Amino acid sequence: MNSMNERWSRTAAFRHDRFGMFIHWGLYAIPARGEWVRSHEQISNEQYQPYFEEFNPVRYNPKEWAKAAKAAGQKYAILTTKHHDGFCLFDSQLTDYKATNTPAGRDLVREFVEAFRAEGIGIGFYYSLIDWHHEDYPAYGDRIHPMRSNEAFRDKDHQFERYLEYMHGQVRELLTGYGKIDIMWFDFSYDEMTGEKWKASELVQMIRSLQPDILIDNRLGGHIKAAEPEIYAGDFYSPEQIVPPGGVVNELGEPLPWEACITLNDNWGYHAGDLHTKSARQVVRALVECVSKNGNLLLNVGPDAKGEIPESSLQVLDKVGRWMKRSGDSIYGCSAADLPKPEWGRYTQRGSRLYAHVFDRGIGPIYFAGLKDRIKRARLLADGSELQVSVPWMAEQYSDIEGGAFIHLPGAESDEDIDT
Ligand code: FHN
Repeated sequence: MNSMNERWSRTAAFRHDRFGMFIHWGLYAIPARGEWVRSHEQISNEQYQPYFEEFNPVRYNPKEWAKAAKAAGQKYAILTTKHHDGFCLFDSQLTDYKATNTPAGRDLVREFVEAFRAEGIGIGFYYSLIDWHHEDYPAYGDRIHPMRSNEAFRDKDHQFERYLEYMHGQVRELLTGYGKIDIMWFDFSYDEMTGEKWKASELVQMIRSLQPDILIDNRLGGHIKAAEPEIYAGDFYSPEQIVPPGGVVNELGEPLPWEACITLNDNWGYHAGDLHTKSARQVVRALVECVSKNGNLLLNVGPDAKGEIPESSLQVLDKVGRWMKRSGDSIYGCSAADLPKPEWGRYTQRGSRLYAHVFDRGIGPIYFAGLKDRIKRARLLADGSELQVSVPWMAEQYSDIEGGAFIHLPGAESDEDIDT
C-alpha cells in the first residue's frame, strides 16, 4: 500500500475534510512559556519534576474542546500524546512519567478520544520521536538538546535500542488501546536521526497491521516519491507555519496530499506572554489558500494548565465556524481549480462547481477571466442570492471574506442541486 494511487485513495476522507484541530498540551502549560521551555531554559529533570507533581487540570473537559472544534468546522483533531519532554498524557504501562501518576490521575487521551469521537470528529495522535526524559534517548548535538549538553547526560551510557523498544511499544499501546485511530502524527526526524534510525520500516509495518486505514505523516523521514518511496515516507506532507507557495508535488509534478500545521497564536504550547491570536479572517484565508492548492489546514490551540482552551482562541474558532457554516461547501471536498489564481482572491473547485473567494475588492466590477463562456449562473454562497453576472466574465461588487460565492458551470449538476 505505497503506490501513488493507493495513497491517493487512502487519503480521500482526509483530503475531503480539509480542516483539523491540533492540540499541544502537557506539563509545559504550567511554566506557560511554550512546549520547548525545558530545552530553551536548560531545565533539568529535577527542576522540571515539580510540574509533574503539580499537574492537575481541574477544568479539563474535552467535551467542550470537541464542541468548539465541531462548531469551528474542524473534521479531525490531533492531540499530543507525548511531546519532547517525554510526559505521557495516556496511561502507558511502559513508564511512570504519565498523567495518571500526577494529581490529574486521569488518562487524558482516553477522555479526548471519547469526547471527539462522540462529536463525529476524526481522531489523531501526535507522538514525539524525541524524548528528553527517557534515560536512553541520546544527546545529539546542542541544536535539539541544549539541555543535554551538560555533563549529567553527555557521559551517560545510552542504550538507544532500549529507547526504540520503548517508543515502538508506546505506539503499539496507542494503536491498540483507544479504538480506531485515523492519523498517527510523528514529530520529528532530524540530521542523522531519521528513517531506520527509528527502525521506521518495522514501526510502520506494525502500525499498518494494527490500524490498516490509518494515515501517517511524513516526519519519520524519507520522501513521498512516485518511484519507490520508503515504506515510512508517510501518506501526507506536513509543512509547518507556512502555506507552500505551489502546494506540494512529487518528482513527476503530481499533486501530493499535504497538511499545513499552523498555530492560532505564536506558540504551539500554552504561553502566558503570547498575546497574539490570528484573526478569523487570517484563518479563513489560510484555509482557503490551502484548499486552493490541494492541501489541508491543521490549526493549533494550546490549552492552559487548568485544561482550558484560551478564550481568545475560542472566540476566533467561533467566528471561523460561522463562516464555515455558510461557506463550508467551498472547502469540504474541494481542491485546486483548473484556472490560474485571480488577482482578487482564490478559486476552489469541487467537480464542475467553482467557488470564487473574493478577498480584495478593487474599484469597479470583478472580472472572471477565462470563464466567459463557462458561467451558467452565480450565487452568493453565504445567502444564496443571485449574482448579476450579465456579462459572463463580470460580476457586481459582492462578497468579501464573509461570503465567497460559486459559479455553476455548464454540464454540472441539475439546477435542483444548487445550494441556496
Ligand atoms: O518541536 C516541535 C514543536 O514543538 C511543535 O510540536 C511542532 C508542531 O509541528 N513540531 C516540532 C517543530 O517542527
